[in-house]
Amino acid sequence: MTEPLADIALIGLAVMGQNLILNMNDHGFVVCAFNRTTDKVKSFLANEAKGTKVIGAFSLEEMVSKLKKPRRVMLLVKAGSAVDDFIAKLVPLLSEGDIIIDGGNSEYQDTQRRSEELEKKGILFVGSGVSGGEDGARHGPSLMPGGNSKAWPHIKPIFQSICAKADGEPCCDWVGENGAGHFVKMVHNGIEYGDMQLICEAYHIMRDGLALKPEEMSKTFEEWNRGELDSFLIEITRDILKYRDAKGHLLERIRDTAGQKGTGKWTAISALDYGVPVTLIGESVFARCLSALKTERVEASSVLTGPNDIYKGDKKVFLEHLGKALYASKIISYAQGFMLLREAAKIHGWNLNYGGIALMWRGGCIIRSAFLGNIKQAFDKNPKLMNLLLDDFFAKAMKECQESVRVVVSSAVTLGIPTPAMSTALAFYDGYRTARLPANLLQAQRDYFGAHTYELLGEEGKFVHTNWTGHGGNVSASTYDA
Ligand code: 2AM
Repeated sequence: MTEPLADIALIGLAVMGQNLILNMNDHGFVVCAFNRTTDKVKSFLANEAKGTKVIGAFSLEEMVSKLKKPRRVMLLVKAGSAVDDFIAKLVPLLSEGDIIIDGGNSEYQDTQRRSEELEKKGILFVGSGVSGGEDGARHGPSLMPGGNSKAWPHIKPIFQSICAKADGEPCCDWVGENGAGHFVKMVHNGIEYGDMQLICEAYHIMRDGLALKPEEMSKTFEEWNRGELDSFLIEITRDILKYRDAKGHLLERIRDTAGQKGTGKWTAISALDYGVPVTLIGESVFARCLSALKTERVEASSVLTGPNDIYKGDKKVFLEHLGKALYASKIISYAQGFMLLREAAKIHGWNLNYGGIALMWRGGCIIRSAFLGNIKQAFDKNPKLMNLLLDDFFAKAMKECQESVRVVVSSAVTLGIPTPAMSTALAFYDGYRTARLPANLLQAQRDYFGAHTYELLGEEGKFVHTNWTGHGGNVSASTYDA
């Protein structure tokens, strides 16, 4: 019996690739599996894919010959040169209109470049964010595809069947042109850093400021998970806090140094590149960096002084403030993330569907939460919304919660507990709602020492220089920078 032609080929049989193949198979698609080390194809067919419709190939030529047209080839290989190597080998074997999808964790600039290069060769390139880890890949990931939009109708049926569903809707839609899919995935990861850091700060305050026991903390997270904070990360925190092994609570024995793989850092770098104040993600990356200085911190802890106190007020009332502070900080973090998306879209000419992005993150991925449903609604109401904080629902939430952020941040400051993410959330909020910032003084200083010029209120667009000291020249500067 001849094998049926495959709907799609998938290259890269590490855990994500294998799980995506099995997921596609469950949804009725015939997948052709390939891997650089072809022994893995043999082993996959004989084990994990045994009894399925999955077929295998032992060379790229064989793989391509087994595909329906237009051919769809998805790469799930290590980000970087492996992707370029496979693309270079595939192009001569493919025809115009065939599709290459990179589902790895590629940097969006690489996706941008590959998309443009392949367009010239008539190949439709897609860079897709895939989130949800091993389990998501197997049972429904969040998928964020972007690139050559001509590819979308050909991959849509596969992508929208295998992805997670939230309220019956697929957590996958076309994101935008070129590197848009991987950019959105990168911002998703940055937001994940922010969400995790905020939760860690709440835990730190509960543990060291309120002296709560693990079970009490777990119970608080359980309560939070029933309300507006309902999310995957709150849920797992609840479970982590109460997890015990033979030696007791495991969490308290875990070394407090965080690792990182780079996507949070990339988000912060993009924020700096594009000039968008994505401060909460930035602080979250730095908090991980500070945590990594364990040896120095241990030494400093016996040299540097600060308060070493616990909270004296009503703990129950404080916990209510803490929940609200967490929620408000989270709103600010997402508002900042969407500001970055907006700016990048403007610069790259991407036509991003912000409500669609919120829906893609609503299920399947690490930041999945009920709250993303509210973000989707905000953009559905007004697709051109300038800032999430200005939406009625979120403006009202901030009105109700901003006082709690002040209570929590000021108490943390008094207790000597660091809350970099919550503090920056509040600083951003207060800055964003301030019509007149002190940057007038900044401009005056720049003009004073560097003749950088300034504009007068009401005379925007007209740049003037003052000779502040009475000596020196009247010429404005264009080279000296500060
Ligand atoms: P391998 O099994 O042959 O190592 C995750 O590491 C996936 O990326 C694996 O399928 C791995 O193939 C593939 N991979 C990693 N580096 C690669 C490279 N330089 N060229 C091709 N495939 C690579």
